[in-house]
Amino acid sequence: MTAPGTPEAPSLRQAAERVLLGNWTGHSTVPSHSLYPHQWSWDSAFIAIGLRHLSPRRAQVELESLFGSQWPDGRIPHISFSPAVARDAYFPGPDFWQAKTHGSVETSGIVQPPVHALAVWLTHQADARESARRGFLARCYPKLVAWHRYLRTCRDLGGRGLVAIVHPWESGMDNSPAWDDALARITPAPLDSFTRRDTDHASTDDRPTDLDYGRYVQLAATYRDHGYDDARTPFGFALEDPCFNALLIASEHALAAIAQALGLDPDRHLVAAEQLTSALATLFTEGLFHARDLRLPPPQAGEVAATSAGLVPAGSVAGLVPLLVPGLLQAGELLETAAGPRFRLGGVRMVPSYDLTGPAFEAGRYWRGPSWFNTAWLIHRGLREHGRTAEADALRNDLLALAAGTDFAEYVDPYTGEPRGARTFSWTAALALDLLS
Ligand code: 2M8
Repeated sequence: MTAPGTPEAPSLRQAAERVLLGNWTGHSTVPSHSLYPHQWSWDSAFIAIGLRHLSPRRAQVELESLFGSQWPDGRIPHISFSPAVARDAYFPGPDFWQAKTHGSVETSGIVQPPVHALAVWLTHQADARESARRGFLARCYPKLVAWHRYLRTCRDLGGRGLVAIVHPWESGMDNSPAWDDALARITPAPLDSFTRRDTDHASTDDRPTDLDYGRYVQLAATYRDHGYDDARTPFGFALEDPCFNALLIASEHALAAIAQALGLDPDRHLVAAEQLTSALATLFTEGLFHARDLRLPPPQAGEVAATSAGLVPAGSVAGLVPLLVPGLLQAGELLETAAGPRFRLGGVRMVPSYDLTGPAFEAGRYWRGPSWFNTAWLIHRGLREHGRTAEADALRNDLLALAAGTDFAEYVDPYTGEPRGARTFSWTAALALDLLS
């Protein structure tokens, strides 16, 4: 169902700008002052993509302040902690992660999907002359190269040329049903060994369960206790996620454009994009990309194809995100799946985070069904990439109507559009602003 009309653009634009101004902290933007009071990695990339329309300069500062937390090994941590916020305002906070960049910025030790090169390129394009004068691309390029190198070397845990995530938080889709089987093998940390802070601000029904949190804590503590060393850590959880890898491909294409703008040879990035794209094809089965579980016990005789290839049967929106890969061979089949009963693109309020027909579907619980604005924006971009203008326009209108009608909710019920999680959520405002511009 397409929303009956696009909300009046000028007032929605102003409302989105107000959210971004309100969540700005002086050098970066918090996703939400209450629920997420620090700087998050992929949030900042999405935020910059919207912020560039309000202030290209501020969008550059947003990204460069995130890159200020980059580790010597090239990783961009998923959280950069603000010293101005109480140490226990968010769990797990800096005292849990015990990680510092260059001895000053406190960070987490895991990563999030690599949208950054794409964000840098789009931010540059918002005001290319001024960006060039400020040397924005020249400063960002080596950092992005180091970031991608980290992912493609230290995180190629399966040896197939794909990046593996080692924690559900690294996917950005924390409690997706795609992680359920892999997580079930992890012994959770005792519930009395930590105190959640998220449920102080959001309904427990909309958030991951305590059991999920026990496992998240256990996995993060193991990595921390091995010095965040990818060669030494005995990862109990390691999966090749299609969303994460598709975003890396899109970002390699962006890096090629950045290299070209800097007068450098773009070829190495185009080759990387090509290699990743053919490796990504190994995650495609039955009309959708699926995560590969690298810790799956060897298959038993007679198991279904998806399982025997190590692919997780659960279908999530992560499997649709590869649509934004230029020239994707599987685009036609993927578009059919998107429009079919499992995701009902154009038939529900906005594309859901998990298969509507799947056994684990929950309309209100975080990444187990609700519709999210960042994934809708990515799929919108994919639809445009593959010339599906009518569907792209409809999704754009749905996104704008929902952002306007929910005070920029973090996520919504895919059937009713009812808002869930935080309100005045930054990437919702930023991506609405982008689609209005
Ligand atoms: C959510 O994840 C954090 C942990 O990183 C949390 O639940 O506390 C996810 O939705 C993630 O994608 C997002 O980046 C983060 C901040 O908005 O919140």
